[in-house]
Amino acid sequence: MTTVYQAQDAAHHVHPFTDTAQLNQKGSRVITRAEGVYIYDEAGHKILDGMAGLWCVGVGYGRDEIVDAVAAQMRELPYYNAFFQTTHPPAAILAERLARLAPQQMNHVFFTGSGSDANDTVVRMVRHYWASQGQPDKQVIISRKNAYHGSTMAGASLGGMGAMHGQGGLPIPNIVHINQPYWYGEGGTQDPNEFGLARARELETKILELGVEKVAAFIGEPIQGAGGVVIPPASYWSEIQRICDKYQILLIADEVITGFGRTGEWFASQYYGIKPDLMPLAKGLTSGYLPMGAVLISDRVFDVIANHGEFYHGYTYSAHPAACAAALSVLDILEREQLVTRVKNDIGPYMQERWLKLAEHPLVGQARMVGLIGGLELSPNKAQREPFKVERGTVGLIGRENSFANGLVMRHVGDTMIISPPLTISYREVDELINKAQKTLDDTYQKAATLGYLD
Ligand code: PXG
Repeated sequence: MTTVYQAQDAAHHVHPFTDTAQLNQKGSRVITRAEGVYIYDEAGHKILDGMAGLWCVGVGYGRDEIVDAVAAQMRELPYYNAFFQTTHPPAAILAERLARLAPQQMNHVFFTGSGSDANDTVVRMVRHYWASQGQPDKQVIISRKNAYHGSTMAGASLGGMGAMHGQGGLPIPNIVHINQPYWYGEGGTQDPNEFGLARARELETKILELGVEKVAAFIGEPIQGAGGVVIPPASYWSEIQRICDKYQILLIADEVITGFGRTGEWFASQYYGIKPDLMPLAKGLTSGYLPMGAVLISDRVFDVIANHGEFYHGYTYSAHPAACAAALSVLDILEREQLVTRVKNDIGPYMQERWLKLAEHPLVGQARMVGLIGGLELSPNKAQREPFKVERGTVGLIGRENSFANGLVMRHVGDTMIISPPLTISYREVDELINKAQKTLDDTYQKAATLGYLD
């Protein structure tokens, strides 16, 4: 039966990343409220949100103190901008606080409205940085296939999603893509660390092919999220850092998903021991309570752009006071409840141990997890890491539907199941998540077998 909300939605709401005709045949799932790690739909189903919304609700749902902080800020000053030589208290306080939390070499921040905006800012800032130093030809940003950096023209161009490029004539000029460090899917018989080195060295090959005088920067997600939680081999990031240093090109770590404790460090750059020049952030910054993004800026970049006149760039909602208030409240919670070290030393290791055991399931070719971000590769033949013979994503989609039916939000990217729960998840809730994931794998195995997908 179609509910009123479903009918209104089908009649007028165009959803992001959605086949509209297909959705409207069955109707949207209507989520009406949330508490802790659970969301509730309008029929009253309670569902464990294993994705923290869209990778963002780090501190969990139902945090009245964030709501109160935002309400207080909106009563005091609901809006003012940071253009024309003005600021306001929450912007100044948040900038100082982020600089304190950020890796040592980063002491400045530019505020945006989202992760996509942050990456647009990055493209403009990187090119402005080199042009300001008399090198306007240093324009090319090297990214990776299967990267996700957002949905604006620049974000989608930096991203390495072929389907997105196909719509709208992307990428924009001077953005190129090398291969990703996806050992499970593309590593063949190579040792993971050798494969990681080989994939990192594609950066050097590309720089030499283009000419270093043309190359401005390299961008990567420390762990690819939307691409299927691709955790690179341990050898990968240190080699990328070495190459960026050698050729003096800027290193951009897109920490929109991995920032604010997801890996058990404040930033995944610290987990991998790299020193980025620019760091786009969003999601966990406000735990999704309000939209906000940011770009952390290293001293190297700041010293140039701060001393070369006006940078003609900014958004109406850069440093929105209410979003700043939400971020400050989220940072209070992360610090007071020590959620980052909890992911590193307590709930993270517990969940990893249980998650990695799912690899024993006959349908699972690999289980991987860092901090509280993980993936499960589904395969009809785990020993060979073989893909299914049906179209990629067919079995993954069955998995996602089964997972919802079992009361767990676990997503699929192709035939990889992915998970990224709130950092506040309890031991009991981890057990529930794992049990539901196990049942989902059983159900999916059954269905795939019935349909002949395991032959
Ligand atoms: N960078 C990264 C690494 C992201 O994951 C963005 C930038 C863009 O952020 P905004 O706030 O503009 O969405 C993202 C966003 C998915 C999915 O299906 C992932 C994202 C967004 C929507 C869907 O996993 N990540």
